[in-house]
Amino acid sequence: MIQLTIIKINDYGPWTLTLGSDREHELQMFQASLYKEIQKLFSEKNSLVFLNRSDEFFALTNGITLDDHIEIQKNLESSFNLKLSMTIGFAETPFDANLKAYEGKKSQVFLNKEHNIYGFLNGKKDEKVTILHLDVDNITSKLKTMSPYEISSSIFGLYSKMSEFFLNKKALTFFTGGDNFMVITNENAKQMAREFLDILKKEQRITLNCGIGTGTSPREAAKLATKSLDTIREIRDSGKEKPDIFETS
Ligand SMILES: Nc1nc2c(ncn2[C@@H]2O[C@H](COP(=O)(O)OP(=O)(O)OP(=O)(O)O)[C@@H](O)[C@H]2O)c(=O)[nH]1
Ligand SMILES: [Mg+2]
Repeated sequence: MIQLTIIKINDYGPWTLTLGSDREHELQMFQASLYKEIQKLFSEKNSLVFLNRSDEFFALTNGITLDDHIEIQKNLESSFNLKLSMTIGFAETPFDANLKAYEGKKSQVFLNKEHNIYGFLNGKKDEKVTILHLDVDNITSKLKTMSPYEISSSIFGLYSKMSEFFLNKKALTFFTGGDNFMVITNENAKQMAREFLDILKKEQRITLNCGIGTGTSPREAAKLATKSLDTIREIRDSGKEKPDIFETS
């Protein structure tokens, strides 16, 4: 079971207009500081937050209670002038958890009205979550023949392909910076990763490595996924034939 919380800024669009036209730098600074605070508050509770469009955030909140959400909301309300809403959903797959969260807000199902928290909360603790950490093998070598902008463009092409592939499996992909991606999933992680890496190989595009981690908290799952990825690098760098997928749980 996956629990997700979507955090959104209330009435952000109209507020941005109040800043006038010379606003882009202000918005970038505001979004970055908001993201920093949200990541800090959720990660302190062993959750992990992913950026979605810079003004909306997806927190993986397995094991995070309503009281935890209220505490985080109070904290954010005291730090920022703009109000945020949170909507929580849980389901067998990450995509369905996202749908449930979406439905909770749309149908105004309040979990806590005072602090703008909507949705449905999974009461169960210690449910497992799996994260895939995907990273391009040796992107540094590409810098010899491609300029920084061309590399970014190819990374975004890869992101688009990845997001579409995993969405068909009801798993959610997030770009985490550099040549890194994380996919939240629940089951058949290794099989999904195999299928995706094989498709990429056939198209002779970039080679990816994929670390898989399963844990009872989002941070633990991410830690183990990254550990798996680093294990692939260690095997490669020791001169042995490297696996392109490695799993730790
Ligand atoms: N989000 C995130 N970014 C990372 C991480 N590790 C590295 N990066 C970013 O990825 C970029 C590329 O680093 P690497 O992937 O280590 O470089 P590489 O040449 O592809 O080397 P290998 O991945 O070991 O084949 C770095 O400049 C960072 O921006 C990570 O764990 N998470
Ligand atoms: Mg890399």
